[in-house]
Amino acid sequence: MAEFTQQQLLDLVNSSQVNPGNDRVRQITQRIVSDLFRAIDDLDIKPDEFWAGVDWLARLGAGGQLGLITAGLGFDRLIDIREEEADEAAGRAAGTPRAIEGPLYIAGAPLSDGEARLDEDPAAGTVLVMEGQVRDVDGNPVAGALVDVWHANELGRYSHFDPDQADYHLRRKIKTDAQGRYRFRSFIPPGYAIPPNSPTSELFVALGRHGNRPAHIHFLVAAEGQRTLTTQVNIPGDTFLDDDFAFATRDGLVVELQPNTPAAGYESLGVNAPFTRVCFDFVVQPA
Ligand code: MBD
Ligand code: FE
Repeated sequence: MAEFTQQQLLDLVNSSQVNPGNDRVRQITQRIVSDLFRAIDDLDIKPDEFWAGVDWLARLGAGGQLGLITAGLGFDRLIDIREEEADEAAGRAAGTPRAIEGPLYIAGAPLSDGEARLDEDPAAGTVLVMEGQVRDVDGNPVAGALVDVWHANELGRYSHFDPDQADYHLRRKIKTDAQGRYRFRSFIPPGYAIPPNSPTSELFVALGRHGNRPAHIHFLVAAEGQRTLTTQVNIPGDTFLDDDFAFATRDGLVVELQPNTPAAGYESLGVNAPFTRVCFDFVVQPA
């Protein structure tokens, strides 16, 4: 049997191959493995530290928290920044700023035409109606666009990740009308905090970081011939607006609250008293 130096071992790991495999996967894996070998060497990572890390990753995966840690370590935002840099380099017109999807989206929410109520009767908080238009980059309304919206409940938890909520609670798909308009009724959600006593919070405690997100509402806006827009809006005034653990908040996405809007015209959403209104238009880019 051969004895290997560190470098020989790494070269072997990276070059070992009996089938063509996938070149891109090989390239990325080689780079990550090489970087990790180097980190272990440079930082003199001890066996117990290495295996503690492996155990943590296994628990992270088993707990379904990989998407949470990628957001908390900035990877989700990095990917958005890179997309926007690519748009700019290609001279593509910008639409509404993108914001990360996060790990809590569920496909298949109930679909309705033009408007929807997301929450249950009675309302859980300050009654909110959010409304606006979907437009393309030339300013034309986009009829038949699908506005997929989701947000946390009054305890900051999301349906499908919380046994106390019905499936698709606070999740709807709304098809825009002939003028590209959508509207929905819900309540102003609170912020989100990573689950305590979880692998993610374990790392955050060790890093001395908090795991809070400011209050926000998520959107995927999809239309034929348009690039799907993934974004979020933020509620103004939140303590964590400029200190989001997922680095996802952006200037152009903090909405204006219009309290005490008269209820007239909103009866179809069951609104019968003054409420808080938010107007927000989405601009989608060509595909
Ligand atoms: C969330 O609600 C969220 O939006 C993100 C990005 C990460 C964790 C929880
Ligand atoms: Fe969220």
